[in-house]
Amino acid sequence: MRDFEILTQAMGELDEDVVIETLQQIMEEDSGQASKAMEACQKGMDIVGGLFEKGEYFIGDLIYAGELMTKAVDILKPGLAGDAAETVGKVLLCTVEGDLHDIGKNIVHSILEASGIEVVDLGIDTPAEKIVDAMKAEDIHVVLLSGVLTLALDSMKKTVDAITEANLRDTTKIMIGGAPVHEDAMKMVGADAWATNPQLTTQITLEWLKEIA
Ligand code: B12
Repeated sequence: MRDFEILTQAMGELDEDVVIETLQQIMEEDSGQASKAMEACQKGMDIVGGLFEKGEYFIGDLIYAGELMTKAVDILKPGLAGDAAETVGKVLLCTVEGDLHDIGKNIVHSILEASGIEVVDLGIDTPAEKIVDAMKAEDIHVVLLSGVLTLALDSMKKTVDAITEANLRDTTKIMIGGAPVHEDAMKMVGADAWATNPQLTTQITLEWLKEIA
């Protein structure tokens, strides 16, 4: 079996020893494979989610999966990060109201920062009003909303509506990301872009910051 398939399977089985060993081996051999390894880990998380839905895994397993994914990201980080020398602009990032998942958001945060982007991170379960207030206080024109629960899409829409009501929509670019996000969700929410991997997120964000500058 190839390393990435082993990783996905071990992540799904929550086999920490195999996950860590395989990741360390991949990074020693070629750190350029880090983003592929992360995708493999993410697929493993989908297996965990599926088993949780079937009732074969319980909440404790989700918690353990979250911890394991965090350890995985720590190992992969040197291979995921960019090598920016100067700051190119500022964005707001958060997990939207009602959603407490932050592993994906934190990955996006690290990679944006490593690409020279200043990140104002409001954390998890962030109400729309708090986002609007921070945009005004920090003079922010790029907003990145994360969420993995289906209900997060409603909170994202509520957030975009609040930004529109505050008369900030015309001068703000909004991207949404996380497991339930896709083209139709982006249209429903009223965002400008969507992504489920940090590299594309960074690429779009850098383009937007250049336009604004
Ligand atoms: C770990 C986990 C947890 C942990 C989270 C720990 C933490 N600190 O985040 C804990 C145990 C807390 C948890 C709790 C719950 N969870 Co949970 N959880 C998961 C699990 C297994 C993995 C999530 C994860 O970290 N994935 C890995 C990361 C790296 O992927 P990601 O978030 O998608 O992020 C990537 C991209 O999407 C993108 N990205 C992320 N953010 C952004 C933002 C922007 C702007 C962009 C552009 C890109 C981007 O980049 C990231 C890196 O590539 C998922 C299953 C799954 N398939 O995802 C279920 C899952 C999300 N959970 C689920 C559920 C039901 C729950 C609970 C309701 C369980 C319960 N009964 O209490 C609670 C909800 C709590 C709440 N209100 O939020 C369901 C959601 C179902 C749904 N459709 O709504 C899932 C899908 C499992 C399932 N199949 O049933 N969970």
